[in-house]
Amino acid sequence: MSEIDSLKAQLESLQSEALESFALAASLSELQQLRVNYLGKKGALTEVLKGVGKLPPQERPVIGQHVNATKTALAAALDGCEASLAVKAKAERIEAERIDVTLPGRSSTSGALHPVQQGLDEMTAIFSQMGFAVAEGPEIENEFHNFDALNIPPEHPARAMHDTFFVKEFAEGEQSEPMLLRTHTSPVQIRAMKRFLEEGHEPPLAVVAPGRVYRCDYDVTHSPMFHQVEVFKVDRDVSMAHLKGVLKHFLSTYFEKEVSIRLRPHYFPFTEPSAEVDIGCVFCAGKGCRICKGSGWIEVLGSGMIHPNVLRSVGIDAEAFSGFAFGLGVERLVMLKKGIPDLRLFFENDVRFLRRMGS
Ligand code: 2NL
Repeated sequence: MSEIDSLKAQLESLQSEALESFALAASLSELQQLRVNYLGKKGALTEVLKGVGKLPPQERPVIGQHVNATKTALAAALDGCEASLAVKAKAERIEAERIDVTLPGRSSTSGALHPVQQGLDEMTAIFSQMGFAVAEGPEIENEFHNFDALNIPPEHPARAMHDTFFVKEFAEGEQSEPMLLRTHTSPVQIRAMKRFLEEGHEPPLAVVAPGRVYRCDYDVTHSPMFHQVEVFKVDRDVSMAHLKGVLKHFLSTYFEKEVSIRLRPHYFPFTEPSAEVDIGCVFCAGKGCRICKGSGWIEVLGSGMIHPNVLRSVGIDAEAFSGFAFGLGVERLVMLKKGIPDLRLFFENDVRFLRRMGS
């Protein structure tokens, strides 16, 4: 066989071997490696080209054409295989990432504040908007802040063991005094007044104190732990007219409708005069129903003008200043607004109730 025929035969077998390996390549990287092996600088085709140098010069162009034709054929085959592998890879990826858009979505659940906390927040916000400063204080108190400063005498029934939760005495060195779970938020008010004066201020002072309180009381309408919001304002010439104005605005805002209010004389040790406050029944509009027991009025809170003894106990000049104060039970007001029939629902933590109440 002549040198030229042998080279032609070499090229032919190289081409058929190459095309077969291209067709068998399973990935783009494999194909890339084959491209280097056949067409690269040190590739098989370059090897054949080296043999061309040994031919007589007049025969070189002929075999050169064959080499070029093989090169073109291999390059075209590589491009074609590359393209079809790319299409295949894409189809596989699409298949792997296929999602069923008709499946029902995964619903997300979100929690909600407890209805009592919602009520506390709403009430506090209303007073805050009226300019009252928000104050908090300790739930474990001494007798001075919870009773004495509020003009509650030592023999008052509230101070008995069976009405108040007394806790282990607080002892510091030789000193020791009885401690208790606060029975109302009034001690927060006492502390707020004291701090205000200690800081060298003079009234006016207006405060709202929301929080937990505790009483030894447990039946259908009483829980040993409940919540109060207490409000006071001290200034020169504060009168019951101011009290009535604040109450009417607060109650109308909270119940989201214009409510009528009524003050009935009452007695509290810490206010004089004192009054219980009723609103026109929000259920029957005063006609008389089961909720208002036919009277057309519902009692919502207790109020009055701060007793001069209370002002004096914190060092406020009771001749120069006066103040109103009131306190309300949060659970009771939330029950009235939301139509909740039983106090115990707040504390059973039945998720069906909590879900229904969650805003
Ligand atoms: C009720 C009655 C009331 C007050 C709370 C108060 C606070 C200070 C001075 C005077 Cl620092 N009074 N608070 C006054 C009247 C009534 O609460 O039945 N609450 C549920």
